[in-house]
Amino acid sequence: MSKKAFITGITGQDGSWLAKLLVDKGYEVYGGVRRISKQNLSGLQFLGVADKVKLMEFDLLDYSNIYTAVNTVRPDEFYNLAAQSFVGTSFAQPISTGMMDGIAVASILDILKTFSPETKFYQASTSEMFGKVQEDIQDENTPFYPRSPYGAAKVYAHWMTVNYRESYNMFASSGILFNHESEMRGAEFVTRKVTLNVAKWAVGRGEVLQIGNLNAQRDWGYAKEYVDGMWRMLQHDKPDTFVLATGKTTSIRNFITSAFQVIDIELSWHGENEAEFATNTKTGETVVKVNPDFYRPAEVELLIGNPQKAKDLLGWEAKTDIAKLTEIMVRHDIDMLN
Ligand code: NAP
Ligand code: F7E
Repeated sequence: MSKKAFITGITGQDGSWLAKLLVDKGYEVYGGVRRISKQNLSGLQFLGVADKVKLMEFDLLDYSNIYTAVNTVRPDEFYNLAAQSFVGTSFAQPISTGMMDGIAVASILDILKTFSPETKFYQASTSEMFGKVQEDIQDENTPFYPRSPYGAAKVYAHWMTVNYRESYNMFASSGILFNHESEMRGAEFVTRKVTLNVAKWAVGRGEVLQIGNLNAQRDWGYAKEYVDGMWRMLQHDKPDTFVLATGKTTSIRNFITSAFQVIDIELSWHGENEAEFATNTKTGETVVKVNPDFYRPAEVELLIGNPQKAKDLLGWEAKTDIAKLTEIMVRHDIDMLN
């Protein structure tokens, strides 16, 4: 009999990739979808699995939805990927972010404990928990110092996952995933914002890219590979906490430079801080400009993860480097405009 998986956040970037991975592995895949004014299954459609998954009405904030999902599906594996996942928005909506990204996880864990304790649980934890980093390279033992309501809510959810694992002997694992991107990344996240803008320049519809903190550095990998890491965590012989990362970091400025190089535009950077901008070296035209509206009240300046534990215990490793990932995203976005 095939295994059953329930994915919250199945319409998101990771949810779509994970649904594809599990469908390909022969799982019966169920997904929670909340009611929004215009349903968006584009990620699942792009990967060809929209009609291969069973969608159920599901809002993280509705305890009865979690209860129904667990009791009707009785999944072997429950992946909690749903969240208010945009750090910027968490400053504007700290309470609802806390409810969705923190408290709702306690509801899921408690319902699983009571009604389906044999279900394996995956919690989507994040490198944002490290925030103002306490160690140069972050691993499973690095202390947390979240810098946003998002990071703080995720720390609570992470510790509740560990707590239910230790208190009730549940198979509850937490994946501390560093930034991972793909063709399905939301348009407001910086990588996709940049690649969508570069694509417009490629088709002759360029407009100045307005950007925030150029100095922040991120450890970026390919989402397609990270969902395989999630799955491996639930196949491991015991529940645990794992970091998934590439071990390399890149600044926003360098990411933008590389993205424009994909379409043969060389950038020259000028000025500093709020007055910084970049021109097309050949034409002198301004292509990128800092706009402080995109600064955050508190910033996570530098993230670099150490994925050694996942490599040793799960056989997981990031394969796609940032140059390749940038090219995949830019080419995809150009194809969308053609
Ligand atoms: P995403 O693309 O923003 O997807 C989030 C998903 O959650 C969407 O399907 C969204 O549904 C759903 N959702 C939001 N609020 C909900 C609610 N109240 N009830 C039910 N569903 C709700 O995020 P992602 O990049 O795939 O990330 C997946 C998970 O990993 C998130 O928990 C995120 O915080 C975490 N994470 C992401 C990264 C990363 O770099 N991508 C790194 C570490 C951790 P709608 O379509 O209705 O909005
Ligand atoms: O920002 C800077 C921004 O919004 C990255 C989520 O998946 O990864 C993601 O969170 C950096 C930050 O991602 C703009 O200030 C500059 O330093 O793409 P982002 P994030 O905040 O790292 C973690 C691991 C998650 O868990 C989250 O769910 O880029 N930045 N200029 C900008 N960021 C945005 N969005 N837009 C700008 O114009």
